[in-house]
Amino acid sequence: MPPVTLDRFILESEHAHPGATGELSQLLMRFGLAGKRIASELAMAGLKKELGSASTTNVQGEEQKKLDVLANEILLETFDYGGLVSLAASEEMVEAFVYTGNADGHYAILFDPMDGSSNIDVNGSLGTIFSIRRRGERGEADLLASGRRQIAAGYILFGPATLLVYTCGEAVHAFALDPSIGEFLLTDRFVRMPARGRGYAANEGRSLGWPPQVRAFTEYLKEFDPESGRPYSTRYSGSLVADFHRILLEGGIYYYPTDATGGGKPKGKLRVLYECHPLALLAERAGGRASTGYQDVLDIVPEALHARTPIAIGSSAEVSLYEKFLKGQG
Ligand code: FDP
Repeated sequence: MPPVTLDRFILESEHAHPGATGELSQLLMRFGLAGKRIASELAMAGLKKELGSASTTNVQGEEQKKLDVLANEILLETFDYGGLVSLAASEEMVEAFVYTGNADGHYAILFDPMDGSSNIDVNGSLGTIFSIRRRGERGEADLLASGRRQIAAGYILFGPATLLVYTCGEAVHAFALDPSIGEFLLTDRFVRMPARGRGYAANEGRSLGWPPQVRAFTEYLKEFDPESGRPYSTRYSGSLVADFHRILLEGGIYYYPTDATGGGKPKGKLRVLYECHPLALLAERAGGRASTGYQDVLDIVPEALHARTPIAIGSSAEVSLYEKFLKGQG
C-alpha cells in the first residue's frame, strides 16, 4: 500500500463530496506548504541566528520573536496568489490583512503563526494554529462570529516530527512530515480523543490568581484515589499545540483560566479566534469538548479580533468536571 500524502487524502476526500469546488482542498494543501517552510526555518533558526527577540511587540503588547514575525510572513505569502483568500487575521497583526489582488476571494484565514513562543529559544515544541472561514461582505467585522462558522481548522506541531492535524467538518485526520520526500503522510484517519484521561496541563505557577473553584478542581485531580484514576499527572510544555496534541491522543485536560495575579489576565490568556475556536472545533470533532467553564468555546462570539477567553479543553469527562467545579457543584 503506497503512503497516502496530504494532497492525495484531501483530493480523495473532496471527490467523496459531489459539488465540492476544490477551493477548500487548495487552502488546506497550502497550509501544508506553509508548515513545511516554517519547519525548515525552525530547523535552521539557531544556525542562522534567527532566534531571539525581533525587538517589537504585538498588538497584545507581548514581545515578538524573530520567528513569530517570520512565520507570519510565510503564512501571508502562501495565500497571496490564486484568488481564493481575500482576508487574513493573525495574532501578530493589529488589523486583518486585505489581499488587494484577491478582492473577490471567498475565504478568510486566521492563524496563530508561532504558538508557544517561549519555547523558541530552547528548541522546545512549537505550533501553528489555523482556521478557515467564509469571508462575508463586512470584511473584518464578519470574523467576529461564533466558532461554529469555521469551515475548517487545524494545527501544525513542530516537535521531534512535524505533524499536521486538521478537520474539515466531520472528522479529524493526522499527518506526519517525511522530510526525506518533503511530504506529509497520513498517520491517523478519524482520530478520536479518549473520553477520559490521566493528565492535566496548566501553568500552576499562576494558581494564586485563579478562581478558587479552579484551584479546588486542581487539588481534586491531585488527590490519591486510584479507583477514580487519581492522582492525575501534570504535563505542561508551554506550547498549547503540543499539550493539546497529547490530550487529543491520550485524553486529559488543558486549562488556562482567568488569572488575577499581578497585572492580571481577567479574560484568560488565549485568543478566541486564533487559538480557542480552531482547537475547540478539533476537540469536538474528535469527541472531546472545550468550555469556558460556563459556555462552549465554539459558541463564543468575540467582541474584538484579539479577544481572549478562559478555556478548558480536552476529554469530555474532565471538561465536564471542570464545569461542575466552576459552578460550585464539584
Ligand atoms: P506563548 O504565549 O508562549 O505563545 O497562546 C500562547 C501560549 O504560549 C500557549 O501556547 C501556552 O500554552 C501559553 O501561552 C503559555 O502561557 P504561560 O507562560 O502563561 O503559561
